[in-house]
Formats: sequence, C-alpha cells, structure tokens
Amino acid sequence: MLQQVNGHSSGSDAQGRESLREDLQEFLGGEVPLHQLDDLTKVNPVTLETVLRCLQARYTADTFYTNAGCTLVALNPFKPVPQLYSPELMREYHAAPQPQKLKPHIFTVGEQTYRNVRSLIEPVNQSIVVSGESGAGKTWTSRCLMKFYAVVAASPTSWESHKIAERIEQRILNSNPVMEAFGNACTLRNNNSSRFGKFIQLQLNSLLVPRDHQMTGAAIQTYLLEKTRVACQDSTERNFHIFYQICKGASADERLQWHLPEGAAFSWLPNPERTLEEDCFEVTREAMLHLGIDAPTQNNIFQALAGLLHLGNIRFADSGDEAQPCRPMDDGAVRTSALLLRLPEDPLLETLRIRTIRAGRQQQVFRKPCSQAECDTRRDCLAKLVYARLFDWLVSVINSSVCADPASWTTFIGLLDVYGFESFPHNSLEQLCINYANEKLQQHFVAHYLRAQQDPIPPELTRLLQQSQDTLLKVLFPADPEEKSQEEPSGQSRAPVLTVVSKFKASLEQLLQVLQATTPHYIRCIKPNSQGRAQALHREEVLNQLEACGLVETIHISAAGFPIRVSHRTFVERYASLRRLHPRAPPDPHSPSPDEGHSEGSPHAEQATLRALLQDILHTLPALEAATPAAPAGATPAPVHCGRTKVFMTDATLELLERGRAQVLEQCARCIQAGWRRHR
Ligand code: AD9
Ligand code: MG
Repeated sequence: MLQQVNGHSSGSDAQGRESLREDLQEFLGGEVPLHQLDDLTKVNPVTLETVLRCLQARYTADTFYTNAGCTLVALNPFKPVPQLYSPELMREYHAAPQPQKLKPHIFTVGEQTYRNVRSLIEPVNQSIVVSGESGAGKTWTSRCLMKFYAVVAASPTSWESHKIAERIEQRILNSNPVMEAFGNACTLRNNNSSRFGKFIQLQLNSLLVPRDHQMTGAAIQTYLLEKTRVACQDSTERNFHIFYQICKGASADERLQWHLPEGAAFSWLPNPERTLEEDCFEVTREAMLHLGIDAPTQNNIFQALAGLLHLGNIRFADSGDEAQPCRPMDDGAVRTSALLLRLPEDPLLETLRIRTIRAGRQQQVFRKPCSQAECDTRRDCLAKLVYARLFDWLVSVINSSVCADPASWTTFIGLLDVYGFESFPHNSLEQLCINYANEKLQQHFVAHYLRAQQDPIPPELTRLLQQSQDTLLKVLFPADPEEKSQEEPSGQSRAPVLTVVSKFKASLEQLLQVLQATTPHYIRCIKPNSQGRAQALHREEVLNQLEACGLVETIHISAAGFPIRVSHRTFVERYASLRRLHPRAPPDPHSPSPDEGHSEGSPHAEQATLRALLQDILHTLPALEAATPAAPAGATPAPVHCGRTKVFMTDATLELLERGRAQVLEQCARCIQAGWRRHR
C-alpha cells in the first residue's frame, strides 16, 4: 500500500486513500483526474509539489510512465508487470499512426527513434539517455528497449532475411545476460546493480528495400568496470554474480575440475545467501554459446575464475624479520590457485611477496620483501588485473559476434545506461539545469569509481601472468614483443594513475561527441522507495530525485520550447509545395530581391534563396490554420521560430504543415487522374 501520502504516514489504508482523493480533488478543482494527466507540462502550476502529487496519483493507479516535455519519467514498479512489456503492446506502438498519442511508454520513445532513423526525409542518428539513481530501473529500461527493437526491426518478408534477423537480434539480446553476469553485482541499493557504464549502438540499414530486417548489428562500449569488487566487497554487498553462479551451478565433474566442493568457503564470496541472479548459470552459458564462446573456452573462463577465488583465500603471516618474506598461512590456496590459473607455483608466491626495484646509476635490481599489507595488495591487484582483462575480452568477443560490416548499416540508435550526465561542446539552458542536478551524482561517481580504481599495477604481476600455460590467459596477457626490463622504478610513479583518469576522460569525451551528433531522447528513471517494495512511494525520496534531476525546470523549458528542429533545406524541400495551396502576394517590386548583392550560385545567394522560400512557406501557416476545422476563432498562430540554420516548431505546428502537405499531394493526385481521363 502507499506508504506515505502527501505527508500523512500510513494509518489505515482506507483513511490514506480518502485523504489522497481529497487532496487530488482540491488540486484539480474537480477536473481531469490527476492520474490521467499524461504530461507533466499540463500540471498547473508546475511545482515540485504538484509534480510529485501527479506522479503519486499515477503510481497508485499502476501507471508508471509520464511525459515531462522532452523527458519520459519512468517510475520503477518493483513488481512484474508483464502486460506492459508484451510483444503485442510493442507492435501496437509500432503500428500506431501517432505513437505519441498513445499512453506514455518507453515504446513511444523507442518507436520515435526508430521512425527518425528510418526517415525518408532526413534520417538522423538517435540516442536515448537513460538516467536515474542506482536501482531506479535504467538497465531494465535499456533491456526492454532492446527487446522492443528486436521485435519491431524484425518484420521479415522472406525466410532468409528472417533467419539473418533472428540471428543478429538474438545475439544482441544474448549480450545482456553475459554482461550482467560478469559486470553486475548485488549491492545495498540494487540486487542487480550494474558496475560498469554501457553504451550500445544498434545499427540499422535504413536503405534496405523492402524496408524489413532493419537491424544489422550492434556495437557495445563499456565504461570503467568497478574491478575492485573482485577482491574487496563491502560487508553487506557481494562479488560479481558470475562467481556465485559457478559455485552454485557447476556440475559434479566441474566441481572436481575447478576445485569448488559444495559448501566451500571463499573470502571473496561474502553473503552467499541466494538471489535470483546466481541461479542463472545455465542462462549465462547458453547466451555465451550463442555469442560464439564455445564450451572449452567457457571452461577456461570458469576455471580461471575459480582460480581467482582460491587466490583470495591466500593469507600471509609476517615473518618477524624484515629481510625475510611473509609466509603463506595455507599452502593449499597457493597451490590450487596456481593450478587453476596454470601459473608456476613458486614464481606466483615470489611475485606476491617480493618487490623488485631498479635503482641507482647502474640500474641495479633490488629485491625487497613486502610487508603483510603489501602482499595482500599485490594479491588483490593480480585478481583485478585478470578480471578486468577478462571483462574487456568478453566485450570484444561480444562485439565481434554482433557487429555489422560497416557497409551494411547507415544509421544507429544509441542506448546509454550510465549515471545521468550531459555535457556537449555547446550547452543550452536545458543542459545547465540537468547538469547542475547531476553534478552531485557525478561527483559521487567520479570520486567513488576513480578513487577505487587508482590501476598502479606492479609490472611483475603482468610478467607473471605472461608465464601462464592457460590458453585463455595467454590471450589476455600476450608476451611482450620486446623483452625490456619491467622492474618497478624506484619512487612512486604517477603514470598509471594518470592513465586511468585520462583514458576514462578520453572515452567519455568520445561518447559525448557521439551523443552530440545524434538527436537525444531522455528517460529519467525514478526509484519510488529504497527498499525495492511494490506500491510504496516515499515522498521524501522521490522529492529528492525530482529535485536532483531538475525535472521542474525541464518541464518549464519543455512547455515553452520547440521540440521539432529541422534544417532550412529539409524544411523547404518538404513543404515547398504548400505555396501552391496559399500563394503569397507577389513581392514588392521596390523591395530588394533575396539574393541581391550576392553573385549567383554563391553560398550566400543560396542561403538567401532558401530563406526567401522559407518565409513564403511560413506565410501559409495562418491560412492553413484558418482552414483547420477545429481551429477556434482568433486562435494564436502556430508557434514556429526560424533560427540561423534550423526551423524550430511545436508538435502542433508540424501536424498543421503535414496536413497541408497531404492536401497538396491529394490535389496533385486528383489533377493527374483527371489528366489521364481527358487523355483517354
Ligand atoms: V544501477 O545504477 O545499475 O545500480 P539501475 O540499472 O537503475 O540500477 P535496474 O534496472 O537494475 O536499476 O532495476 C533495479 C530493479 O528494479 C530490477 O532488478 C527490477 O527488479 C526492478 N525494476 C526496474 N524496472 C522495472 C520495471 N519496469 N518493471 C518491473 C522493475 N521491475
Ligand atoms: Mg543498471
């Protein structure tokens, strides 16, 4: 039941519902029920309080999606709502003449982007930025959108294209369970928390005729995996799902091979109580198989992971003598991890316990025994190094399995499932508001992730792993072509830290450039409560999220804004025919002609002609409006603004123009038919 309604804590349910109803009546003045307000721009006045009340009423009515101008607000239902994501509903949004007229849904955004990339007029790459705090539903949303595209982009007409489409779309969907098994973990805030950022580019061929089987491939880019989690987990959190999956799901033979006896205790596997995610070993394996990772390679991977679990069980005891290395407290853990990682046992122990330093003019090599704490750090570092390389390798394998030949795709839809941030070379007020709110989240993200990742890896560790006889580790750690000395230089080197930060910065900058070149769409996920309970909306928690994402400001801007933006040329090409419908009075012979002063064919002259045509078209708007049957007398003119390179307009203006254009086309068709009849 609703936990707290407008400040009243839940007493009796009936009382709570009654007071909510009263509140809503008062707020609405007895008009449209609040839960039926599909767009927050229609809430009056737009304040945090009224926006919250509207969302609250909709949540109570099991309505989870609401438009907020250019953003779609998605409330996490925290319960299965299968009818909301059925293939039938996907097809309904896909087939709708105007999906934006249907109930707000992530499928509206999906369909809009799909139509935009396939547009015959001006196909533009699209992106969907899914943001929200941990557990708000970003990954769920991205997954559902991927399913949506898989369904709507596969309407094949031939059996052959059906098979190709099925293969590619199925593989793209299969990337989800694999990446979540290796990159997600149970945290305090979310049982299936993504510990990496993901940008997936769904590649489409918009030129295909017939226009079926549009999705030809995908490219996945990941950002900063929280690899620290392999070796250090908060006492209330857990390691990556895959470790629990192998421990719970291995067959008897595999248990023997991977040295994972039933009930074995591993210090890197805290909180082993069951969650759904660890019961998915078969799903993970099946998906890996579909992605082209065969059974022997999978065996290699799981064996290496088991090796890491045993590595985590190695404990060191101080020798009591600075000149002597620490002792392992249990030889078994060293032996088993060396066996599973196919590393020579002595060098493994040596690398964990002894630091080699090159110093002095002669670059003499010194061997210094590590303290117990240093040994622990080196052990953790080794595990992080292996896991991070394995993750990157998996991503590259997935990419090679799903990526399309560059010649086979023309446009893409990008899906970003990461902390909400936006920063483009040219930022508008929208970005200012959104970023101000995101700043705090971002600070946390950068501070938490970057501090945890600061990468430096003693070079001896990489060199040790290059000695592994394991086929997978040989791929992950190829031998250096030049056998140059890799001993650690004396003194602390800053280079590795800088590399992490600059790599991260560079990859983010690259991402922002990609986003900048697309038409962005925003889905803001909201977490109704932090306990993950259905039908419980915590007022304060939601208020904080609304405030943090600057939703009220977004609504204000959207309400006053012009969401449709078209280049001058496209606008003229599409609507030039409207001038036939309502020709403008001939130009004043005394006024200068549009290209006066510019030589014929020059870019300036072309621009001027374009602008003159544009003005002619815009002048038809009042007549178009007057001809609209529903237009009330004295209605305000259709909002439109002519910018330097683009025309900005509202949905209503676009609708008006499109109606006019259809009228012209109809007239033309009638003329042609009449001509034919006369001819005959
Ligand atoms: V994090 O930043 O990766 O920690 P996300 O990705 O925002 O976080 P996620 O998508 O994992 O959150 O959603 C958290 C949980 O909410 C899911 O595991 C589901 O149990 C639940 N959820 C989210 N969206 C829906 C939904 N539309 N319907 C039903 C949902 N359950
Ligand atoms: Mg997630």
